[in-house]
Amino acid sequence: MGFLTGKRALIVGVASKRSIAWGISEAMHREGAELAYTYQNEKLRPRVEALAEQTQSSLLMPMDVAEDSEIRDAFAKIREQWDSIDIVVHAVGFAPRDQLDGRYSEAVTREGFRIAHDISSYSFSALAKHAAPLMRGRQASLLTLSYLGAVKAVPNYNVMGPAKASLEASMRFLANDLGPDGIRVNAISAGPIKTLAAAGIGGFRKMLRHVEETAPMRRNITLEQVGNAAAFLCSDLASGITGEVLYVDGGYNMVGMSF
Ligand code: NAD
Ligand code: 0WE
Repeated sequence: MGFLTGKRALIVGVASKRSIAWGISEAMHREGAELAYTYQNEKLRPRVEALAEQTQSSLLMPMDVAEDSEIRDAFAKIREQWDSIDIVVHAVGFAPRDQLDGRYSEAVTREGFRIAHDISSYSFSALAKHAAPLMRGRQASLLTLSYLGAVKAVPNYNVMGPAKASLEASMRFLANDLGPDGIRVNAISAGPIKTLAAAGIGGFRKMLRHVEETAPMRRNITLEQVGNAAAFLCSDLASGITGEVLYVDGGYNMVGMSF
C-alpha cells in the first residue's frame, strides 16, 4: 500500500510531461493518492487532460492564477466533488520574457516586477486561502516549488529571484498561520531541470553543465527525484516538517568551492 493512500491532491502547474508538477503527479499516483488537475488556459487543456488520464484522474479544471474568480470556481468544484482535500501542489512561476535576460538593474520594470510577484508568489497564498477551509481537521499539506535564486544572486534569473524570496517567506507565514489547524506548508528548492519554463532561457545548457561539474552528486537532478521528495513532504511520513525549504539539487546549494 502506497504512503499516500487515501489522500486527495490538487496539482497546479502541469503543462507537459516534462513539468515538475508532472513528476510530482507520477510519484503521488504511484503512492496511492487520488489526483485533480488544473490547466492554465484552453490551449493547455488537451495536454493536461491526456496526462490526467494516465493517473486515472477525471477531475480537471481551468485555473489562471491571475484570476481570483478562476481560483474560487476551481475550489468550489473540489468542494462539490471531494468535500475536503489533503494536498495542494503549487508549481507555477512566470515573469515576462524580457525580465529574464541581461542585467537586473536594466531588465527590471514596475510591470515585470508586479507580474512576477503576482503569478509566482501571491498565487501560492491565494491557493492556501481557498484550500485551508477544506483542509481543517485533516493531516493536510501545501507544497510550492522554489529555486536557489530566492537566496543567492543568479545571472539572468533577475526579478524571479525576489519573487521566489517572497514565495519562500509566504510559505513560512502560511506554515505558522495554518500549523494550529494541522496544515503543514513547505517548499522544495529544485536544481535546474529542462522543462518548458526553462527551454527558452539563454545559456540553460551551460547552467546544467556547471551543476554537473560542481554539485557534490556530480549530476543534474531528475523529475523523479523531485517527485519522490514532494510525495514524502506531502505525506504523513513528514508530519514533523513544516515551514521548511528542502533542497533537491544534488547538494549544489551548500558548496562554497569546487575543483
Ligand atoms: P513548466 O513550464 O512545466 O511549469 C510552469 C507552469 O506554470 C505551467 O504549467 C504553466 O501553465 C504555469 N503557469 C504560468 N503562469 C500561470 C498562470 N497565470 N496561471 C496558472 N498557471 C500558470 O515549468 P517547471 O519548471 O515545471 O515550473 C514549475 C515550478 O518549478 C515553477 O515554480 C518554477 O519556478 C519551479 N522551478 C523550476 C526549476 C527548473 O529548472 N525547471 C527549478 C526550480 C524551481
Ligand atoms: O523558475 C524558473 C523558470 C521561471 C520562468 C521561466 C520563464 C520562461 C518563459 C519564469 N517566467 C518565464 N517566462 C517566460 O516567458 N526556473 C527555476 C528555471 C530557470 O529559469 C532561469 C534560470 C533557471 C534555473 C532563468 C535564468 C537563469 C536561470
